[in-house]
Amino acid sequence: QGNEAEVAAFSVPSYACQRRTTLENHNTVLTDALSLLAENAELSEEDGRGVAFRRAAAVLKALPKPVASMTQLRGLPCLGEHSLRVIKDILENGASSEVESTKQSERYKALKVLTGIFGVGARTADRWIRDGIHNLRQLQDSGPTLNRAQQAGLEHYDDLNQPVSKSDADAIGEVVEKAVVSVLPGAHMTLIGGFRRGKLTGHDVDFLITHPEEGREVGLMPKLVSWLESQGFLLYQKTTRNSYLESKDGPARPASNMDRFERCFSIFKLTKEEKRGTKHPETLTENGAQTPDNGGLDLDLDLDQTKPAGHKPWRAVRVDLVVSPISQFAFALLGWTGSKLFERELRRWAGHEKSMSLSSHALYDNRQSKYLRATSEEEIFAHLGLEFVPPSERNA
Ligand code: DCP
Ligand code: MG
Repeated sequence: QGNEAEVAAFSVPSYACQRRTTLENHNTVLTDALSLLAENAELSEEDGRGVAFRRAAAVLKALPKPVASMTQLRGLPCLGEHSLRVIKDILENGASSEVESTKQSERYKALKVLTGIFGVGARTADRWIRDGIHNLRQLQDSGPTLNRAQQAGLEHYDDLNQPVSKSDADAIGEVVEKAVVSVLPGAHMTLIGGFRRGKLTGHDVDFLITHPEEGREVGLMPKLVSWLESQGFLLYQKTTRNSYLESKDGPARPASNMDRFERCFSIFKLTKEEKRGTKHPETLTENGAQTPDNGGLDLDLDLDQTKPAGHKPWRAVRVDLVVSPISQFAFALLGWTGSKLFERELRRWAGHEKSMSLSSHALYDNRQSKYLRATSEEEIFAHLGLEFVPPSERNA
């Protein structure tokens, strides 16, 4: 009867936001393969295909056991012909020929290395590749014009392609917290993104900042950035004003709220002292769990000419800061906790199943023609008719 249990079909709801997806994944070989194809599609600006592979991978992440045979997948949502072919190939042959050939392809390798530069997206990378630039050396040699973000990205390439540990995130959190309360007493800060979902490493650290009194957060971001800059913590920063009015993912809100939602993309200088100062002492977790595959290209270029690589007493870390008015805090918290697919699925659920528009600012009910207020994530899930899913189970 053990055999019967093994071939029993799996069953999961069709939207990722209806499922509980922890970090415990019983099908990493399959989900890594599908994620690679998703990434390749995204890098080729084929977003539709990218989402299809992401959804397929997310369904497999939600399964309680490893997939042993194709028959178990019958009836599962989001598994298209293409994804099923990849899964079958791996179950039968141990690997997918398409995934293997993608990994080996010069185009994929070049796209990975070039988009590994902060500030370089798929479109820029594609243009460079068409100009014969496939790696960092060729980029330096042919010297296309780089914007300020890309220059900083290139300068800190190695650091920014190292996974960030939870203890690094905590150390940075202490500095940002100190900055926040000294520029605006009473303001508070929350760790968002992957670390809020319980991930042990990330590609960056994300923080959401608000003040319990509506309106007091106005002007906070420039002060915060000045404080951090004056203390020498920022290697790069670019602050963007709220773009909510222009955003397409939700109806416009009153113009009076217009510039209250700001974001700062930065490169943070994390020093040894800050690491030591943390309440959570540095544990030896730097076993490269997430070290990106740079396609075997030479990354030992001495791009950071100040010190020999690996011997400087600090590292560069991507940090994103978001400021939200308290009235939008729950929406911002939900919208910035991720995962990206979980967010996308929440919005799809809202639109397709509830005729509502969800953004990181608000929830609009098209049937009642009104905004639905919420002061907690729990209330937003309730408005959407969904069971509450805690952050640690949003790892779709
Ligand atoms: N997000 C968003 N809109 C953006 C960027 C991000 O809604 N333009 C949300 C979804 C993400 C979260 O914010 O889950 C954080 O973005 P990250 O890219 O930092 O993703 P994670 O923190 O989930 O992963 P990582 O560990 O790679 O940083
Ligand atoms: Mg993040």
